[in-house]
Amino acid sequence: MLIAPPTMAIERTLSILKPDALQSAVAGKILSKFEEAGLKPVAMKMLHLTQQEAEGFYAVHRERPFFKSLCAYMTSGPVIVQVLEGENAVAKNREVMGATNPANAAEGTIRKLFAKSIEANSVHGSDSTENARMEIAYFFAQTDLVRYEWTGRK
Ligand code: IDP
Ligand code: MG
Repeated sequence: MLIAPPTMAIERTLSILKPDALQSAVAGKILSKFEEAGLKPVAMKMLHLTQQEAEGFYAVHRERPFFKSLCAYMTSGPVIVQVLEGENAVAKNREVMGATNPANAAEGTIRKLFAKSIEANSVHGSDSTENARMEIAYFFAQTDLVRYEWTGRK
């Protein structure tokens, strides 16, 4: 009897191109990295976060010593927030992003290529499907998510 292979989970994750990425004009290169990884964009917009929006988004980090500085940085210029969809999108996005500290990020990852520092590290990506759901809902309504067929780079 043939046993079907486990079906890979189609997930959605929240991605943010942080102010340093837009400031240094590498947004296009970063978006290419997601496309090359097979992560399909299903919602995207540019925002300039308010202090309240940044603090709310990073509420889990409010007790961390870098919280104030992180929120100041995240409101220092525009960002692009997007929803990426694909097989194991949460983990795949984290892999393409690289380690939080660019000094520890693997070759070829977004943070290795473009990040300025552990704080100005070019991208955000949800760290679990549960947080992805909450983070997507923080920025997008269900009706903002676009359904379409996507060939990708096949
Ligand atoms: P992640 O973005 O890789 O998930 P987190 O630990 O969730 O990393 O931290 C959220 C963000 O806070 C990081 O992406 C970075 O911008 C900032 N951050 C994390 N650790 C430090 C630090 O030690 N100093 C300054 N900023 C930090
Ligand atoms: Mg995180």
